[in-house]
Amino acid sequence: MGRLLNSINSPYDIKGLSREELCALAGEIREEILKTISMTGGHLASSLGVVELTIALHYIFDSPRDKIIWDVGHQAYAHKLLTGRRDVFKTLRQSDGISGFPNIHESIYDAFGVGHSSTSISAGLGMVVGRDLKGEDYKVVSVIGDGSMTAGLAFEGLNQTGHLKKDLIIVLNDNEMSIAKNVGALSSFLSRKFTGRFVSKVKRELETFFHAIPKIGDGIVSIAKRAEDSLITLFTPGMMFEGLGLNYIGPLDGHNIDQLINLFENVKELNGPHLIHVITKKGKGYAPAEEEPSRFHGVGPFDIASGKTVSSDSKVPSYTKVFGDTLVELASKNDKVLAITAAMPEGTGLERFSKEFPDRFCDVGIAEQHGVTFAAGLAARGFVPVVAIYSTFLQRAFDQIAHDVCLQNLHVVFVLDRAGIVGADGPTHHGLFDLSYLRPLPNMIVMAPKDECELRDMLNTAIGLDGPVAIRYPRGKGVGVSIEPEIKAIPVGKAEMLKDGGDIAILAAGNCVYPALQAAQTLKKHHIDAAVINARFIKPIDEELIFSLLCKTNRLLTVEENVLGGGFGSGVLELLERIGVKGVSVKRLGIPDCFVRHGAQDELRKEFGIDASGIVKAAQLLVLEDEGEEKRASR
Ligand SMILES: Cc1ncc(C[n+]2csc(CCOP(=O)(O)OP(=O)(O)O)c2C)c(N)n1
Repeated sequence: MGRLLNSINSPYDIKGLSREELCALAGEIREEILKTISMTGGHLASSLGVVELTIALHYIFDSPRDKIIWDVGHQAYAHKLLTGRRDVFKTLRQSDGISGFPNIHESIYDAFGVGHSSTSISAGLGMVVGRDLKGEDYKVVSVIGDGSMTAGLAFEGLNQTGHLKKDLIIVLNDNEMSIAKNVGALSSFLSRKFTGRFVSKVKRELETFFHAIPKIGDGIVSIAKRAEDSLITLFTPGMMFEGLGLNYIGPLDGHNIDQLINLFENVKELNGPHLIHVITKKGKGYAPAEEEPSRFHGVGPFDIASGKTVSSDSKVPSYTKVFGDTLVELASKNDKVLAITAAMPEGTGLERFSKEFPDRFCDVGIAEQHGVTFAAGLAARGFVPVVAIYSTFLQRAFDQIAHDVCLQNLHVVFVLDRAGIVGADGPTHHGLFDLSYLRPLPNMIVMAPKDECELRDMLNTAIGLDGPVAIRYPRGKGVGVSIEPEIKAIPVGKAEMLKDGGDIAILAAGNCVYPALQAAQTLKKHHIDAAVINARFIKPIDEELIFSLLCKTNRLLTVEENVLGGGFGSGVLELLERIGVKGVSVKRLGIPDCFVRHGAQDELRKEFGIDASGIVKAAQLLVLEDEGEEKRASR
């Protein structure tokens, strides 16, 4: 670790450094981030891009008294290093280590917890209003990226900020990138080409125009020249922000510590809402990340010298890849199929689709709510939109799914990647609620494949149906089954009996099916004959099959990688209640009423008892308890 960084125990320690030392500190921080992320994996490029900005903010503002709020929080590694977490930085994203995102439970310097995008302006404004109501005196700074600025939530925050006119400092960190290249009209509006060449041209034309006005024209030009900033503001992104009632300052070089410090020093003394537009380079200082910022946005362990990621030798494709390839296959036979992503073409596996069917591919930006209603509009005109959004981010669009899609029974296919435990990204990113938020919605059909081959059949089924359909699958590699070339359709609401057995029936959803099969083998050794059912449909649940199971056993064990509240097991309980069956012992395995920490997927599955050994234990207990009951009853 560098000499300067080694002496920083809190942001207070950087305040005595000279400007040269601050620049040297930036280099040391970059080195430390690079070294650590090359081993742990993480959000490298975004964090490298804001090192100078972070130093300047902590140099001028007095955190934790002043509140610095990061948006998404994936860029906060330099912030972590400067705020007392230098020595534990190597534990980033590891079990029992520090979180990859700001977390109010982790540090007093993390003013607001985050992981999903576009929250910083609203949260910052809430703090500002709270501060003023309590008569307190501190500054609030919300840092937001140009990608995150594309979400409706950010604009809702801006709208109220401009209206209230309170002291909030918003720093717009513009690197022209979301995870992929930023998209949309806002992004072009912010672009440097526009602010540079375009502004000069407009200025020249205006000057000529004003000079041509007899008597007053020259005067206007000289006033305008004196107010050069205002004139620039009129034709730069400032135009939009000023129109919303914020004072716009920028664009500024976000890697020039001197410039940033001087500006923050001044703005700190000003009242009212300010938006400071800084231009940064994603991946700054590490050539491979500067060249491929998308690949280094979120990256696994890699070799620093070559930039090559350390990959496993496994040839098993990820669910994401199987989805992407299958969608291309199905879309080539059905020209009504469109694909929609909310700023994650690579993460959702839609890159190939975007190249093969550019006219039928839509990246809506970080705008999950808009994406869903946009899909509803397409469906209303006879298209089959496939909306691919991670389980956790689709939470944003609950009302759009309910009100715009389900209520009108429109044929929108939702594809939820990263459903279940995702691992190192932790509680903000685990997709543990989707079964519960989708299942109660009338008209919605919900499926979960047991493996990558079944995912293909489910996608085919979903595209061939009518009305809203959702498919959810986990993060990572498939099970490794061979992929059948023929894609089948699955009858709606039909589960799959994989193993018969009379002592207990294990009803498993999605990726819990193979662990359930494994558990059944172990249970056999313990003389427990378990039936294993691949639920396939979380909704509608296969009533017929459950009836037939209840003729053989009165013990049901449900397993799902979702919270227990409102999930698949709840659906089974509701079914039993509805049909009035009594005397059935049901045990549900899943995630209890808690947020799950970050850690390795398998480790967390074990912790929550939803792996094979957890299923064995639960099945044994259910059988034992039940036999005990029977004995007690016969006494
Ligand atoms: C609601 C939501 N949707 C999607 C994501 C996934 N995501 C994480 S960072 C990111 C891009 C953010 O771009 P920007 O704000 O410009 O930050 P940069 O990484 O470029 O610094 C996206 C899409 C998210 N975190 N939250």
